[in-house]
Amino acid sequence: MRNLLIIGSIFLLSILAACGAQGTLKTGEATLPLIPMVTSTQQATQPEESLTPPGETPQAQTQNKPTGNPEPISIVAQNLQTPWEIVFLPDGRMLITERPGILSLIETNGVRIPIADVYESSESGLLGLALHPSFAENQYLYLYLTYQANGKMLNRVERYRFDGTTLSDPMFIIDRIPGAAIHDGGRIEFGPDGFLYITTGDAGASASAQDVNSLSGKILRLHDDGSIPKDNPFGNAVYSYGHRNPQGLAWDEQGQLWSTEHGPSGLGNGYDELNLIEKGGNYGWPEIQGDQSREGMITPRLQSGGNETWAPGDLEIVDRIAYFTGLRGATLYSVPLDDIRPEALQRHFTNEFGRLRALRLGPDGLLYMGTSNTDGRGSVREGDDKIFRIDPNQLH
Ligand SMILES: [Ca+2]
Repeated sequence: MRNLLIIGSIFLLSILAACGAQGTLKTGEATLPLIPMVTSTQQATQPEESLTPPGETPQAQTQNKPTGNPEPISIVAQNLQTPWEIVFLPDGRMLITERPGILSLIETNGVRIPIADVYESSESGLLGLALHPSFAENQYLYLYLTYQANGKMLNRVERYRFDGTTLSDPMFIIDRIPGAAIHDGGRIEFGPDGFLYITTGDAGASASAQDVNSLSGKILRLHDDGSIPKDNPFGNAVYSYGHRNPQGLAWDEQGQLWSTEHGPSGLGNGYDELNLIEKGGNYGWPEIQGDQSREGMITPRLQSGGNETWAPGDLEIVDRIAYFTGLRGATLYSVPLDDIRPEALQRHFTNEFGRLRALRLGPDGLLYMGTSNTDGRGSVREGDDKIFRIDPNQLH
């Protein structure tokens, strides 16, 4: 924890009481005290004296000066419930999903919007969140969530308009993605090509990952309105297959798509994967794992081996370095794309903050990373779950 400095100028947000001050909280909605995100401009205008966190260090108070040489890591939000995805609005504000079914703006008096129909169980719930590349003009916001129908768990991607406080004009983009308590995938991202990419897990039915007519165990690709791109490889939403439970998507500067994927850690250990994704590619699950190869299947560019478990969450690429979080691994990993080999994998913050999941490059060039200790599998620490801000340049 020696690197951890709590930002001095933040102060506890008054609890968003069930009175529904924002007009968005429904009766019975859980209330959470948040620490709002602080930007350098906010630091100049917000009061410093009230409700500063106990135990604040003298160093923390020096953080009131304009940023430019930020600390290696600091807390920007806390008391969250399994934050699953982080995005930034065009005005710089942070918006997150919390897995029980809340869309939350991280700011003073931040709006918290309950999402209908979300079914949270083990790994399922409100998962992915993405903004349309033209969000500033069309206000389109996309969510990936698990729901129940006739006793079955399913996943779907929904699109809304989001005006900063309320959601409207709901539309299903893709529905009836197989779901289960485990292996629901759930990452959604727009690529540099303007298509919407969606990761789906095998929902516990591993053989379905090899069936290109099933939506499970896949990376899907759609137009922004849910229609199927003409050049998709199998005439449906499937873009790549043979995946077990991919949960990270990121593109490098050349426009190549990378994905992190959970290996069969429950069957033993490890074999978690970092894959370079090709259109129509078969990534092998459940036929091959680890470094195994087979004709017509693609072996990971990096895998954890059988003696280590990453349980990788989210993925970001900054300056040709891939960063990904680890849940069971409780580590932020980094590896240079130009030198991908086990010896070049770096491990940061191992076991310092517990399970790590959400990861997003902010408009300020810093990484924002969420813990996942309240997800039922973690050891909950004071203030969990939290979002940290990290300067990637100070990690190496
Ligand atoms: Ca694989």
